[in-house]
Amino acid sequence: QWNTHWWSGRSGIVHLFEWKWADIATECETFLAPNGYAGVQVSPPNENLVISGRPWWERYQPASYILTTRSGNRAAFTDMVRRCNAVGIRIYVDAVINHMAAGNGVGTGGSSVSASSLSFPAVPFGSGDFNPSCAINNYNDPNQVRNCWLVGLPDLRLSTEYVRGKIVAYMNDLISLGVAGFRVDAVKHMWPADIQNIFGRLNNLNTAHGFAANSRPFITQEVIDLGGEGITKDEYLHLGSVTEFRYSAEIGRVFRGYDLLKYLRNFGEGWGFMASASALTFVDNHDNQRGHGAGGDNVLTYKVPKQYKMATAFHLAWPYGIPRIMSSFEFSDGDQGPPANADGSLRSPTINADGSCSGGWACEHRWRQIFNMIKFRNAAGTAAVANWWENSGGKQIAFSRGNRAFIVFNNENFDLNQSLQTGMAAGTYCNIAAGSKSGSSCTGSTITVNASGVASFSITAGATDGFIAIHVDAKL
Ligand code: LAG
Ligand code: CA
Repeated sequence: QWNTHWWSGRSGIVHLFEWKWADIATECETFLAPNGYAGVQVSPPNENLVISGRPWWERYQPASYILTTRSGNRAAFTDMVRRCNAVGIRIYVDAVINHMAAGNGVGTGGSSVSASSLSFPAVPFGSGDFNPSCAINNYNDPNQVRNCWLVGLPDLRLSTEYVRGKIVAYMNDLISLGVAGFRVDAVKHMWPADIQNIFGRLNNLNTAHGFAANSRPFITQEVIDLGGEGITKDEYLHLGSVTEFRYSAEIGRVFRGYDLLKYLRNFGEGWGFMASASALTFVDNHDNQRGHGAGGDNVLTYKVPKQYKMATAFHLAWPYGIPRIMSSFEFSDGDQGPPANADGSLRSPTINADGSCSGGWACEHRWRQIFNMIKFRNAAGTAAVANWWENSGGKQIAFSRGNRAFIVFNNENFDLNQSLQTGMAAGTYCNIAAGSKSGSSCTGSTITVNASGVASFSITAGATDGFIAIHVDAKL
């Protein structure tokens, strides 16, 4: 349950937060596959409680396992998965299985919801399917964290066969439609034995969607562990991959300038993070980019573009973890929902002539510096880090991935002007931070590597992009 089922030569999972299924299908075909991405994490596809003001977090309040949300219905979901798989983009579902909705009303599919009487007739779940109501306020008490009600959400009694069976049926329904796996929500709030039972009963992936026989669903478990709590990520590592929240917290701290880049030389296990093959890594996620969840004040987001691009460039250049790229809608308030019309329906992103988005969508995955770094990672493949260089101040670094790719960063408040051994073959390369290869030229600047593998690099302190990157697939 660690295999992502990526196509070879692809990498990176984009979280298309709150996108509509029809738009994701088009994005797979027209942008993600052509640019080397490997997968998409989608918002929860199951019916949620409609909450007034339509905050984004209503999707974390399940009404039923019917596939009807503001992102689209079952037919649209099915079409998206088929079309994305056809071009080698895997779909991972955000599975909210710890709890049901906290309010009363109606779901996005029209089902009735009553948290006050613990009645979810479209599943159906009734009062016997929930743990007794209590609050979580002591994160040193595993019983409370796992059996009480997270932010007041009715906590499912996952120890019972009935509840487990409903969740297994929901997840297997999605597997039958061709999804490649799951991002499982609120895993710290569920007992390892309960989710082990559920994961163990998931079907193999659907071979009609191109998965090899006997493929197990990819699982990434959302466990927020920044240390100092009664529950650790280690309790879940035998069940699948786990979100490495320390990666997000630390990379933000480094690129905000509070630490030296030279310490990134052993970023990963050397910093006490989990083993690379288990780690789902991210600069920010949908919670910590807006002060929900955890990660701290140093988390970088689209709102701090230069540092965000640099941190993401390092994230994608460095061979640690399974990288996930956040793709956001713009927000000024932490509860604000995605761009929507007056009738509540979601708006599609507007794609501008230069490939960027507007209409309230940030589309970080379409920023040149970011999608070109996906290509860098794909070009680097499994090549090891080599040719490490750092300045004496410690905020300028460079390294290669074997002889396939090379990158330089300047996070000092003074210019970088440096000749460096790149490890690369002689020739002229596009600086993929500044532009892309187009035919036999670059839309931005170039870097010339001489016969000894040396090239000279200049990155001013005030440069819009604080890095320069070259790789074999962008050689002229
Ligand atoms: C998660 N991971 O463990 C999600 O990543 C996170 O986005 C979810 O919280 C959480 N677990 C539950 O699935 C989000 C918001 C919360 C929101 C919750 C339920 O961060 O703010 O709570 O979804 O919609 C909201 C209100 C609370 C209220 C609660 C119940 O903000 O004040 O107590 O609803 O009414
Ligand atoms: Ca629980």
